[in-house]
Order: sequence, then structure tokens, then C-alpha cells
Amino acid sequence: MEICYLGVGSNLGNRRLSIKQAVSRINLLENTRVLKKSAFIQTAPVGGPAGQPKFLNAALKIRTGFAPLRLLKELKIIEKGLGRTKGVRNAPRTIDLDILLYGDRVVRTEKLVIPHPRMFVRDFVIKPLSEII
Ligand code: PH2
Ligand code: MG
Ligand code: MG
Repeated sequence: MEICYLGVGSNLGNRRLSIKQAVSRINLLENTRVLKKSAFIQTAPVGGPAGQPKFLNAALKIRTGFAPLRLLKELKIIEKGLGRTKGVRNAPRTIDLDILLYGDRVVRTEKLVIPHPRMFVRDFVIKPLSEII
């Protein structure tokens, strides 16, 4: 079991509902529990196409028995189940679930880099994360 921190974002559809559903689905994963949720904060979009809607962002503390790449796979399935489609980079999305930290592990693969490489320069990540860490 490892303690992990996730960044959550939504700027399409019912943002609050999508984040709540994501939390429920993470809780349904085998050997995985959401231990803490930050407040949901509204944030201006950083990057991506001009004129896209504002985000709701949050951070989660979870405990999981999944290895990092398997956890990533499970989170992608949840994203897809909540209507996430592939668009251009940083396109509006119903839900985005990013692994920020996984214990004290450093992971560098093509699919996954932990700690999340941009987390320290993103207020919309650091603000909710610092609330729960
Ligand atoms: N996620 C991005 C790019 N830009 N901006 C905000 N405010 N919130 C996000 O979650 C976000 C973003 C890439 O995943
Ligand atoms: Mg992201
Ligand atoms: Mg992502």
C-alpha cells in the first residue's frame, strides 16, 4: 500500500458532479481508498485553446495497492467512463485525473512521470494539494 496524491480537474459539463463521481469510482477500485479531499476551487484555464471554460480543481489523498502504471490505467478508465474524449493538448475535459505523488517514488517512463513534472508551477495544483498534504 502506498499513499498517493492526485490532481483533479474539470471544465466541461457538470464539473462538481464529475469530480464527485470520480471520487466515488476511485473508492470502488480494488485496494484503494480516498483518504482526504481538498475543497473544490474555480481556476482560470492555463494553456490550451483560447476561450475555454473555467476549471474546478481539487486534490485527493488516496491509499492504493496498485503500482503506479496500473493506477494510471485505472484512472484512465474512470476518465473515459466519465466522458473524457481525446482532443488536442489541454482541450476542455469532463475530468482529468493526474498522479502527482506516489509515496516517495520517482517514476520516469514514457507514459508516466512522478512527481508530476508541472505540479510545482501550477497554482491550481499546489493550492488544493497544500490543503491536504
Ligand atoms: N489542466 C491542464 C491545463 N490547464 N488549467 C487549470 N486551471 N486547471 C487544470 O486542471 C488544467 C489547466 C492540463 O491537464
Ligand atoms: Mg492535467
Ligand atoms: Mg491528465
